[in-house]
Amino acid sequence: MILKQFLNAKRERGFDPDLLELVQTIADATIKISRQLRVAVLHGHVGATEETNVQGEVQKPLDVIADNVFVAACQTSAAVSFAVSEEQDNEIPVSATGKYAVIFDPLDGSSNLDVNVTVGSIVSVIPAKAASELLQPGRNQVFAAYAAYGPSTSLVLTFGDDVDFFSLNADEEYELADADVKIPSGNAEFSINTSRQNLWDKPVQDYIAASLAGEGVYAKRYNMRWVGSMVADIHRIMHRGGIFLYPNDAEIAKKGGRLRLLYEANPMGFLVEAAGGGASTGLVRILDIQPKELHQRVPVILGALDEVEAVERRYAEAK
Ligand code: AHM
Ligand code: MG
Repeated sequence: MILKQFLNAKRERGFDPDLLELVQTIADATIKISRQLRVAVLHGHVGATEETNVQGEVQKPLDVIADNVFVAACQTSAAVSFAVSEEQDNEIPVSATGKYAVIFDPLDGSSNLDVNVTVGSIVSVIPAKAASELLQPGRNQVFAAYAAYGPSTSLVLTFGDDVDFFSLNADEEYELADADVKIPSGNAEFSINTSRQNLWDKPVQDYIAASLAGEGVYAKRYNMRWVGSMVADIHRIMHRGGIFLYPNDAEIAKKGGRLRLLYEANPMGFLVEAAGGGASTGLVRILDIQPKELHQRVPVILGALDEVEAVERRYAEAK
């Protein structure tokens, strides 16, 4: 089944046709980006630009290209009120009659671009007609998705009900590869940047130490995987289980965290919860956070529910 047929079936089940059309537009944007990525080295689009974004990060040419693709895609849809990008200072007004805001990290993990390692795009859709409605808790999302540009291109999406995996076929159409995906439990594997170990909150240090000592949720020594592209790390967890952490630490605490609430934590949290997993800061459910600003950062702990709850228990005990 290709994406178009999948969306038609949703239409018959009463989903908003405007939202379904928007999802097709978003999917088409990710196909355009995957084409750009394929030829990036040959077109000299690797390395850095001379620009920094609102986060103070040096932009890569492909950050800018992917951002342009998403903004242009949003501008073709009358259903879109605002395009909100990790790469832009402020929201971009699209249509005065639009009812959905599209919030995105156009190219996640872009530090991996120069070495041909998987990167991704992350998208969140919320109902919002006015700029004053952009700061909503993640539980209000009506759609979230990521595209993983790896050996193949995957699109993983949810309308909040189930999570479905699509894979780009030889005709460059997204074809359903796996329906109603659930995160498996029992995979003793964590994903965290261990170079920051001395800085992590004590509950996270204790949780990882226990996992390594065979005293974690499962009584075996845990394995570690860290791609450094959140999309790739979450995509592995969706298939295989385990846990991803970008926790609070002594250095990033003043910024609130490393990852962004609106562009990364909320859409990924929405997908992970829909797949039966957990999404927490350690202290609170990510999807319940009331955002205060567009570029707000938060600690992120995502994955198999039993593992996320084990981290939350350590935070609760440390109080
Ligand atoms: P980006 O949106 O600027 O690419 O940053 C997000 C990335 C995540 O994909 C990844 O989990 C994290 O930042 C990696 O951070 P670190 O540099 O600590 O490895
Ligand atoms: Mg990112």
